Amino acid sequence: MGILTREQLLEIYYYMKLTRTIEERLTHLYRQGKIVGGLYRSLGQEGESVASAYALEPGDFIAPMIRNLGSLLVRGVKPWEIFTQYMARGTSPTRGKDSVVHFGSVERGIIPPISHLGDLIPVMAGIALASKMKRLRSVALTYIGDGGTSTGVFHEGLNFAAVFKLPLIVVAEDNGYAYSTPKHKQMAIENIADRAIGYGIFGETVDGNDVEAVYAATRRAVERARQGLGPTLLEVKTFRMRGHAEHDDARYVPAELFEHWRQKDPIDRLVRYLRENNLASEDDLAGIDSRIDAEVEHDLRYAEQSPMPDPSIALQDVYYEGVGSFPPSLEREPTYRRT
Ligand SMILES: Cc1ncc(C[n+]2csc(CCOP(=O)(O)OP(=O)(O)O)c2C)c(N)n1
Repeated sequence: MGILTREQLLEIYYYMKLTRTIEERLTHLYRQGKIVGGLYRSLGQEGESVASAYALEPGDFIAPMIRNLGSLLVRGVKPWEIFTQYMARGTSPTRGKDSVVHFGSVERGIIPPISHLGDLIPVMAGIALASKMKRLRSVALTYIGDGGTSTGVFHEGLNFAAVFKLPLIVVAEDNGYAYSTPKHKQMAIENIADRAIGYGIFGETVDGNDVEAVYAATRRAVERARQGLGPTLLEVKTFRMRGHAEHDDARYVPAELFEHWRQKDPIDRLVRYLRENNLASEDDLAGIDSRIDAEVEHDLRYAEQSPMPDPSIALQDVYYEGVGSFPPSLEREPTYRRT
């Protein structure tokens, strides 16, 4: 440790703790039946998500996956956007048309994900290609789970980015399981980053629960990307401390494994580091925690009071033709018309 300033470390602590607090509230809402669809937590993985996003700059692009709430928050997404999105309210970023973190924000450089594992890699390679062709400095960063790295589209996207030396960073999250499939049944290698050599790109494996290690490795990847040295496959070793989603009780994970990783919790670890090096007093940490609690409670109240979407907007924002217009096939069908 030592590369980040005290202020940066405290900011990273804020984002990690905010991620965990929002997800805890979401779990309560899920149990109350107020979440529309599934709930995918990033418990235990908040460090890698926050620290990697924190290493980017404003003109860069990021495409988070379901376990990257922390990256979205670093990018400026507010708790109310997350609550309304999970509760499918009319005020949500997708106005109730999609759930989880499936939304984007071009102004904030956030590309919306879809469920198909691996598909974001070529999409982000395309963004990186555009950045290179326009001679911009923008870097494109996205995430993939250990399971997702087995898809064909992952290989195609990374190979394309390698050949054209595109400014792409792929953070591969080795969190032990792809749903219930342990990593050793998913691939015959120990480190996902070893695959980088097959593409002729830079690969690195870091401890995903060590925020400074993740930040430093992402910075190195960003520098290489900006210098025109091409993509990086950055593997972060971490662990998913819940099931795949809240409907999955993860009984396939041995209890000792959870215990082992609980000792390595990224938030506890950062707090220990801050205390041991006199970088934060108890008051500093308590101050951040109460700021988070107030922010989350305020935004949760807003979301709960927000209306469900008006059915009349169901076909808006769906087709390229623009908000409020209909594709020709539907124009011929009077029953679809709004009055
Ligand atoms: C191409 C594709 N195949 C299968 C699925 C179904 N699926 C959704 S999540 C998941 C497991 C993902 O595991 P991993 O990539 O390791 O990420 P993690 O959930 O562990 O973060 C699967 C198989 C999918 N969404 N897309």
